[in-house]
Amino acid sequence: MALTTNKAVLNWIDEMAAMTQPDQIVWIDGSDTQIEQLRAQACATGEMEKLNQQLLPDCYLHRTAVNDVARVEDRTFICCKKQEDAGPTNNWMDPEEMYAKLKKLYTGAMKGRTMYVIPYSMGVVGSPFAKYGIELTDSIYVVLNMAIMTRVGQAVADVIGDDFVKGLHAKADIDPENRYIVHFPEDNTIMSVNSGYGGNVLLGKKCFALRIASYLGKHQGWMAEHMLILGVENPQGEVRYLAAAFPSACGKTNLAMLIPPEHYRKKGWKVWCVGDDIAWLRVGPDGRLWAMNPEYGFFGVAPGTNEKSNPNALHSTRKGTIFTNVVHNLDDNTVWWEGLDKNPPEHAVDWKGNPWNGKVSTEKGAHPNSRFTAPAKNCPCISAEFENPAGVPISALVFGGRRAKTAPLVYQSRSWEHGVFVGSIMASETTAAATGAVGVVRRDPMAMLPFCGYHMADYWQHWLDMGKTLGDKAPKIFNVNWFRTDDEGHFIWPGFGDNLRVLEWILKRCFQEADAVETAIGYEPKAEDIDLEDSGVDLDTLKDLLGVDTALWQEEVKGIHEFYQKFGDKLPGELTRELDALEARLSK
Ligand code: OXD
Ligand code: MN
Repeated sequence: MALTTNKAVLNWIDEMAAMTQPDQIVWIDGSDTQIEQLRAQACATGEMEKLNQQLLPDCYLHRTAVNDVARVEDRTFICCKKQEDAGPTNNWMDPEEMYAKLKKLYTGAMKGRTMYVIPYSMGVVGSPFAKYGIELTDSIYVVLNMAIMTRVGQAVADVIGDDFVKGLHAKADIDPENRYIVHFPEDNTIMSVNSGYGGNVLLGKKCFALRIASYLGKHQGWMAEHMLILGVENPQGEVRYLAAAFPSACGKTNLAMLIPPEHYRKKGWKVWCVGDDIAWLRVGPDGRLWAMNPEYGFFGVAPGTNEKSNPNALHSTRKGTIFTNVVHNLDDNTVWWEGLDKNPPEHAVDWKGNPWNGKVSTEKGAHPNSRFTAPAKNCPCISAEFENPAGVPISALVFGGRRAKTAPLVYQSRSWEHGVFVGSIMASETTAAATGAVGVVRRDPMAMLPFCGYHMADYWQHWLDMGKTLGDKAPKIFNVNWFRTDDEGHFIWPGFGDNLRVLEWILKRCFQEADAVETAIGYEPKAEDIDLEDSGVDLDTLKDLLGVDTALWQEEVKGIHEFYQKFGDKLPGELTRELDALEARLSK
């Protein structure tokens, strides 16, 4: 039975059902009874496997098709009326043409299947900052993941209005040649077909909370960012918040759940996770920037997560979690992945569903992009403000990337405009983990390259406009790089919990409690102002980490000129001026 009488919702569902032709339609009310029934059904068909309920209560395992293991950026489209509104960094197709193409793929795609109707909320249901969506899907796996990642069910159906985001997902044949992840920002619509992998099908996450929401934010005066949100509590008990953006493979989840080094713990420092991936940012009644995490769970990469690297993430996965494409340990019916511990199971099934012996196999057992979908409330360091509808006030915005030599450990931008420039030139060097050449600089402005739902240069303009609104209440903007290497290629900075040493300086800067020295690229800490006690890093090494190599930066400037050319006339003048000013400072 429908959970709402909202005509806009019901008419749209009728239309989608007429096209996809499911055998039946089931509304997701979010009740434990219904979730339990769906889990049982998924286990009966082999779509999921129930794990050891003593060790991993309410945890399940799922394997995707082997050709369907990651987000597909080359098949992700922004379909707005004018191509110039999508910009040079997005795939675009005329909406009429795309709707027609998709119609063919969706017609009859749910024959013999059930269409689940998931009313979901991004943000606390009923809060003025929440936004609602409906996802229609023929996958129980999607329903169960959405019920972890977002708030779902009757409470959402009760408040949903006509401006809901429409999401249609059909697994169809999981045909990679006909896989499409399509956004129609002008219609509040997302359509995903021929995939069953998380990032392509959990439509509340990247599709809504970043691509559609960034477009809404531009038009409504707020921001949707690919940022973690972290609270840092000092020994005085004061919690200060920052939001931080990193491209993938830069330790974002680890930073979001950081454990302070012992020296800091003893003094009373604590760190609280508000969000690990996405931040919605608005100007609050006090004129400051406030952030909330629109999600309800973590969709984290499993490999490398362990008791040392990220105990909080690991503990988050010990109940109510869905594991995707990890190793199934048959001895105790649990899960394993590379980097969990040094004890891979001998009697196991790999992510492809084949028998696997971790003691002898030369192949990886878990897919490198295998995932856990875990309720955020499981996280031992989840912030008390996680459910606060107003969110948290942000003192610092932090950008970062993986740079072997160029970027110093930390620097502060000279102004908001300069900070937007710093975000726009964000980059990471490719590692051996990715295919292709090692050390190639990949620009990923604000870590939004695959997630910005409109023209990237208009997005930068929006950042500049937000700065004008915020005025002197704007957060300070910083850049960090945990990945400087020595001449042998070893990381110099210990990273992980020790990153708090840098965050301490960042937050002190926001409250006029720390000094800085001016360099050509921005403000840096005085080396003595970073607490190195028990870090294993000495002052000279820290000075090296803070070094700015003029010749490298002059090369960098050339790369930025080249990158900026892509954006043509739309590139905000402020950014060109910042680039010119940097060039001038470097040649002094
Ligand atoms: C993610 C991503 O999965 O950024 O969070 O790719
Ligand atoms: Mn992400």
